[in-house]
Amino acid sequence: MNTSIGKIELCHVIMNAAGVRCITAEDLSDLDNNPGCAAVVTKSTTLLSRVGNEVPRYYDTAHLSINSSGLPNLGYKFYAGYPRCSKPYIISVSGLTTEDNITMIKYISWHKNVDGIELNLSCPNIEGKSQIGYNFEDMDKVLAAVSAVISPRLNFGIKLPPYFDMEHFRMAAKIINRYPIDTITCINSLGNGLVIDPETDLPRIKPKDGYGGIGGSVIKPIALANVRQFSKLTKCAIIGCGGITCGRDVYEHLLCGASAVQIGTEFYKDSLALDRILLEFVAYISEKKYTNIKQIPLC
Ligand code: RRO
Repeated sequence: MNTSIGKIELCHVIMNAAGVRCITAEDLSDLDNNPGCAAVVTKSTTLLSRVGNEVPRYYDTAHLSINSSGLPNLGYKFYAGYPRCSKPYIISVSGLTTEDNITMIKYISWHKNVDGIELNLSCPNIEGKSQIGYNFEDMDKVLAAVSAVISPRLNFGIKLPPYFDMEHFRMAAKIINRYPIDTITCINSLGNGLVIDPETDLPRIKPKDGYGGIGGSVIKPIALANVRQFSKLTKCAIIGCGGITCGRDVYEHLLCGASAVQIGTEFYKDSLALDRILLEFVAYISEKKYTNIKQIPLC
């Protein structure tokens, strides 16, 4: 069930979403040894290491998660220097400024152990910073600056926030189509949701007065709509992300035009989820008599 996403060949369609079980060397080594994970994606990295926001900063129910992790990571030099993985290695980059993104991507471009960058244009959880993907002028400027420095050897990926308006899909795609972007990961969590505990009368998480990014199965329809739109409006390979809990959800993302998927909340809840979902996906498409994911139609 091999696939390709831009310049990267994968042995199957599933990988971790940036942020989940991918901060430390031990996390990365576990992902490298996990057959359910076709590529290793790091936590979004910044110029300097960060401890992240105050806790509790994560909460989940059967249907949703909320997080305000606040970019806890070990700094870009740690991820750039991580030894060669046995599978494709993608560094998620989330600079606090465009200059930070340029510094990190120039440095990473020299490292042959890295196969791709996933430029995060959609972190919802930094106090005082808005999501770049929601400001089209800023998004255009960042993409122009990064396109000028990224090595053409690297897969150039971006991770978008969810859009909800047809004109916004068109505006984002028009900008993306000006740059040599290989892959789009859609979507990041739905920014600035609020989950309340009616027992304590307080928000479930502490940072930012309880506001955080929403993930989990409730976001699947939004994710599928974004995957479908960007697969229509751009030539980029699409990595679907959002609401995947079982093999059939993977199939739905592929029906909408994804070439691979990332799994966040379900993998956070269960370290064995990727393997299980891969087995379910393979069984599901075998039942449908597909031998190759290219045979899966578009919805
Ligand atoms: O670290 C986070 O709080 C975080 C990031 Br960078 C992101 O891109 N998406 C998210 O839900 N949380």
